[in-house]
Amino acid sequence: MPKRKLLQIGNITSRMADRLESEFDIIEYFKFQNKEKLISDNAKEIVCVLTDGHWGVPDNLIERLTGLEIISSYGVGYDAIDADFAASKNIVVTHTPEVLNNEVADTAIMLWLAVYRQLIQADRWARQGNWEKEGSFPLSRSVQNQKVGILGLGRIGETIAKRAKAFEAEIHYHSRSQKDNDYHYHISPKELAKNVDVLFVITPGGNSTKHLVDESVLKALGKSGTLINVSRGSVVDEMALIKALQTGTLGFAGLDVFEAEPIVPKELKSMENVVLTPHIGSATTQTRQSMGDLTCDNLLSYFKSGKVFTPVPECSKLNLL
Ligand code: NAP
Ligand code: 8YV
Repeated sequence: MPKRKLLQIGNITSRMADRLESEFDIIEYFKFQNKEKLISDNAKEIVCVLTDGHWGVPDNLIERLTGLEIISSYGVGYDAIDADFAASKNIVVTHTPEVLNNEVADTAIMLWLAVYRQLIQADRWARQGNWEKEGSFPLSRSVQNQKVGILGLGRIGETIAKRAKAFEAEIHYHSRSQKDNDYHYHISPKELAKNVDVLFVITPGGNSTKHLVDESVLKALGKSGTLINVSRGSVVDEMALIKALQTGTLGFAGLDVFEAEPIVPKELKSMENVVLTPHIGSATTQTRQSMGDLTCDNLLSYFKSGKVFTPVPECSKLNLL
């Protein structure tokens, strides 16, 4: 029997390729100049798409791939996939929740420490010989006993909160719903920002959270406030953020995600009060291995038994085993 056709969008690890090659005929989307022809020639035969949180599934592919049964995404955030539309066509969408909670929370805490303790400047001071020439590095700020805000107290947000508590933080949050815990709940992102020293943004991306952190939220966070964004670039109004940092309305930022990735605005690149990382929230060998395993498990299991391990909520109504 010929192997099933899998459309691969984005990169996969060699471990993932090794697991999938025996079961699937892998078609690498980005290697094809003429994508139109590729899709029209294989519309009925491509039964699965493997993608990631960055690339998702380009606009009309879900509609055009008439044989498509499952989209397995390597990442938890699936704002680049129209999951409602996929579900309406009986196409299952899976993602990789939980296995990356610790890594992304570590990245958020790393950015917080780097901003407060001026890690980048201190490293430069040591490397460039300022220590010998000018003496000690200037004093920085302590992360202990801070009021810490979490915008989006979900799987990763909770994990950030647990880590922040190790720094004697008082935890505040805003989510769509209030949780049964002893953290301080606020009714809006602005109210949350007003009441904290550092604000961690960790909601999903997409239309419902676009610019949830706007000019008014940044102003409420204030001139000694710090914004850490590890969610999606779209959640923060980047123009407003740049302006707030330039004018001193907002004090500091640590950013792993940007509105037009991989483009990082030049204004941010030149700011000393900002630490930047290139969307590395989950990017360790170990965590990417767990994410890759789950991405493959979902696909392989679907074709073996009809069961998937981690469907997105939009697909919960589908007739899955
Ligand atoms: P999750 O468990 O679904 O948590 C999302 C949280 O955001 C929930 O608390 C939810 O509220 C809240 N939320 C959703 N829409 C909101 C809105 N409009 N206003 C306020 N709060 C809202 O998701 P997760 O697993 O923690 O992942 C969160 C996101 O992190 C992903 O979707 C992805 O975009 C991002 N991420 C980034 C990286 C990276 O490399 N930087 C890596 C992994 C994930 P309720 O609790 O009330 O539902
Ligand atoms: C990945 C992410 O970098 O899981 C997510 O939502 O943003 C990251 O873990 C992304 O899936 C691209 O591979």
